[in-house]
Amino acid sequence: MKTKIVAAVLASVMSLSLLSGCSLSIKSPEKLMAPPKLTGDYQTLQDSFQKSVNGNVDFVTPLNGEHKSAFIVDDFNSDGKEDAIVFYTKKDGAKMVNVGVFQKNNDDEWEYVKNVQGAGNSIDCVIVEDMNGDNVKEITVGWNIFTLNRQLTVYGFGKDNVKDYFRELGSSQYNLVTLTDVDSNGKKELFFVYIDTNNPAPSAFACVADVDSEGRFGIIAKTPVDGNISGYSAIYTDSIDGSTVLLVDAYKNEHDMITEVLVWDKSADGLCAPLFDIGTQTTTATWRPTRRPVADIDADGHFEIPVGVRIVGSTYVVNGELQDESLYYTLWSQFNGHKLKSEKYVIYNHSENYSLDIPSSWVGKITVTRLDSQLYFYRWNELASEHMGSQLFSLVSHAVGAAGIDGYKRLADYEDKAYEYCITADGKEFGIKDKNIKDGFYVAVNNIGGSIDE
Ligand SMILES: [Ca+2]
Ligand SMILES: [Ca+2]
Ligand SMILES: [Ca+2]
Repeated sequence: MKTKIVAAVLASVMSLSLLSGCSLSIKSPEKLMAPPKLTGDYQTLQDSFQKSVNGNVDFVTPLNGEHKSAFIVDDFNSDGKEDAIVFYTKKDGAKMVNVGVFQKNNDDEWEYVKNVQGAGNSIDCVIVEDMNGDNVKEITVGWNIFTLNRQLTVYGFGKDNVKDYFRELGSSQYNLVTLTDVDSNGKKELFFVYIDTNNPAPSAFACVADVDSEGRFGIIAKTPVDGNISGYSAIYTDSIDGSTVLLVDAYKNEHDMITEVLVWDKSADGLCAPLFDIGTQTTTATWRPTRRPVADIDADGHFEIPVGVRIVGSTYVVNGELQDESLYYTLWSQFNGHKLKSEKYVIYNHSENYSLDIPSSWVGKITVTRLDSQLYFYRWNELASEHMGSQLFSLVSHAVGAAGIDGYKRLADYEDKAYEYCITADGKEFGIKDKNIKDGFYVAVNNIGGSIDE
């Protein structure tokens, strides 16, 4: 019986490679990695699989997510016998990923029971979860296909009949996916976003999908989000007052980013994007002119969103030439379930590798002039006939070892740079204290793209 199945699988692998050989020449497949040598039972599985295909396969490891192995061993259908799936491509055939399905037989040996053709030539991620609570796990595979979006396919794992093992329940396009209890009903759903490439106007959607009690996969909620983006970077899951909040970072053009905020609306029993502006079809509330991701900046267990706030009156001068761009504060803000709550203004100066916290009471009353990479702060009064007032303080850096500047105080040395600051008499009168600069100054800020001038 076992040999028969292996022969059948091999035959299907062969025919498959003959059939699909011409459709995959668009671009070379992503690097296929052999898994590390497995131990014990897993090694037996790998060996028996290698043997059954004469070693003629490359294993395919999911690139992201929790399951970064070409083999997943689990009792998917809770029948007391271990099951396994293995992702692979034929060495000398089509590069479409196949899924080999195994089950432990009564002699405790791995038996190769089925082969399923995948939908892509590499795997983004694999999610294993019993989504409908019937004690049988569903396996979601995110396939990398040759488009902007990816395809997720949800597979069921029949209880008894091996024919039902790893059978397709449904699929959808997606760009990023995660598994979480979006509607707080105690069961986890798939949450995903995608860019709608069929629509001529820029559009994108956030969706919630699950598997119902009949084993049918379907999208249960869907809401539009900003489609004027170039891609997504990450999904973050947070919880506010017991409700799930999903934050999705998206890239806009070359430098900019936004964060989509998605929550479950209990009264409407649907997904909603409270910061998405339906009128403009954009999410400008979280826009920033830099590729800075969402982060938990104060380690309180909740994520903050970095929002760009233009510094009124700011100027940027490079080599004596005034640049046609403004400088921005990063206003770290937290979504409180209804709206964004401001937490902290920060100026990042990545070219000099530091950041400075700005007390919110200064915002609107000061402005910044950046001369090359050094920062000079001035009083600012929007209502006065001459908006810009006297200098309040400055923050400069120079090579360690160089003589300090007269009247400047040393702030820190880091690697090859020495940082100094100076508060003017007007600055002191304004209320700026040494403590403001010393406590608000951070050197070696994580260098994730972006700087004050972007
Ligand atoms: Ca299930
Ligand atoms: Ca749920
Ligand atoms: Ca936080």
